Amino acid sequence: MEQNRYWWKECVFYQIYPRSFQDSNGDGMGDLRGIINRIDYLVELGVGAIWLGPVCSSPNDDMGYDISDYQSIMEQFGTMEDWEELRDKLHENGIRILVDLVVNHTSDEHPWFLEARSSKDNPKHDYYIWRPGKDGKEPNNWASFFTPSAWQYNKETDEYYLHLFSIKQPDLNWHNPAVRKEVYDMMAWWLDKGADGFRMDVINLLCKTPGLPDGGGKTDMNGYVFPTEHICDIDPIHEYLREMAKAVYADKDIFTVGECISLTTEEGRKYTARKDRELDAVFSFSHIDMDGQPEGKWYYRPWKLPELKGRLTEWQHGIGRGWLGLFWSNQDQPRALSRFGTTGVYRERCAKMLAVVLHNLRGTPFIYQGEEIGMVNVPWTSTHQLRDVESLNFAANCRRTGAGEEFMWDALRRKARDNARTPMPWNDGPNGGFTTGTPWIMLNPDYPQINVEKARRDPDSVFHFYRRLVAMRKENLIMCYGGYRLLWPDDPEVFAYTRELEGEKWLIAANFSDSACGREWPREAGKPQALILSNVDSAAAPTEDILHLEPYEAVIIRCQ
Ligand code: TEU
Repeated sequence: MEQNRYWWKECVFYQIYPRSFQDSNGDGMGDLRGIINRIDYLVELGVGAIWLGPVCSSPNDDMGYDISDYQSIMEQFGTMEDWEELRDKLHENGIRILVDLVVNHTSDEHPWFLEARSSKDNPKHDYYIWRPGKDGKEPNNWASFFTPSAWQYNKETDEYYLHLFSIKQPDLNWHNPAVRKEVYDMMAWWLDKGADGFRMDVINLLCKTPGLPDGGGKTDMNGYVFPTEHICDIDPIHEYLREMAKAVYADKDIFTVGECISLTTEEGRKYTARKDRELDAVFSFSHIDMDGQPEGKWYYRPWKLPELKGRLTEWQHGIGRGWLGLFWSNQDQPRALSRFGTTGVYRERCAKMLAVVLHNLRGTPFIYQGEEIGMVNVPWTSTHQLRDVESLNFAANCRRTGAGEEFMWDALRRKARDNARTPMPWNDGPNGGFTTGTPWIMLNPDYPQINVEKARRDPDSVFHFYRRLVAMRKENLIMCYGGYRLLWPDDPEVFAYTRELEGEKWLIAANFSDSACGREWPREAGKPQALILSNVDSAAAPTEDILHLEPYEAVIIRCQ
């Protein structure tokens, strides 16, 4: 049996995007009181913890990922007392709470930056990353995630500051010990408040290549180069994370999971598998990056199932003694069904299939709000419907560079982060029961058909299937600690793998196609003993000759 048993390996997390979960005061935006009013939903789903998206004070240029005060609550979300009440009520119900830690950058309205930009002599100036222009241009050729250049000119000091994200998100200078101490003190403050850990935003970007040299990759539509090789996993990142752990949580039973861009398995093991604690888990984006070109996510790259299986399997083995946060979607990604499955007649069955595949991998599953009722992407028709700075800047870039409306709309409908940010549809009433006001972003027009109330009423819904899966994890440690082995790596339709723990063996098999299929029973799985779960009611007991799978059917079979 695994020696290292932890609560965060044995429970399922639920990610809440607070501005779109539940509004309680009719201002059209979700808030903390709204979440408090929906704790019964989380209890019914059976999750053991939530990742709460950023709720600290922010001007909302990047929907809260631009923080202007790390120790106060954004007014639209409520008060610190609301946060404390949410914490208490979650804890009373056996649910833990992760804080979203965003410390690669602050808002440009953070007091630190207001001081820093005022003068080169200001003590806070070195909290950020400044460089003089070069021949009247930016200091180097770096593109940002959201804007053409990663540099913004600052008139007061006649120099540029670095922002890997929006202009209003200046990068912190992590080489400054004063910055690191400010962050560690703030983290300790949140733990003292009862937070059970942190989801760490772009945590592997904290350090950049000394000298900030030009990127060597492909030039993008704006003439800049995304500097992956100069911002991902650059030392002394591991030294700083060991310092952070030692200063804040080394001896605490809390959980830290790092969002790591363009991560390799080697780096993933360094972050999560070494003696000196850094992070407890990482989110790898290998399966997410699969459908984008080197030029970036907006350039769609078709994929086949063997590649998806290969990428997930690379991490199942590659993380070694480390740990993974498992996910199909989050606030930055399109809806899982639209990306990895189907939204047609088999939508609900496919949602259950994707859940079986993810929840039986080795790692901690994260359910992104709405995934558990089978939500899908939005058929956007106007850029006025969009709210995300990344989407809006992309649309502006397309129109400025003449990239073409067809390309732009195909890309937005596939990949806009707004797809994941439409309000939770609680019922088929006005605004889906999300708000009595005007929602900050439109609901998905399909909310009369896809909503929580309908799902709760239907015993065969995606929601109740998720509840069964989440409950299974509490009863079956093989789902948490079992060894993983991929079967049939080249099979174009079926994703099959085994999990094994102390003599118990499960076969998980999923048909990613809209046609029924049969496969010779895999000897590697041993002999079928019993069907534990299927997303198809008519599923027959497994026999040792043919494994039959209906379209989008997923099964869990106990074997011996
Ligand atoms: O995302 C980092 C990140 O790389 C994302 O921007 C993602 O790659 C891209 O949006 C894909 O479309 C984190 C947060 O999850 C995101 O919401 C923030 O916008 C970003 O950092 C800046 O804090």
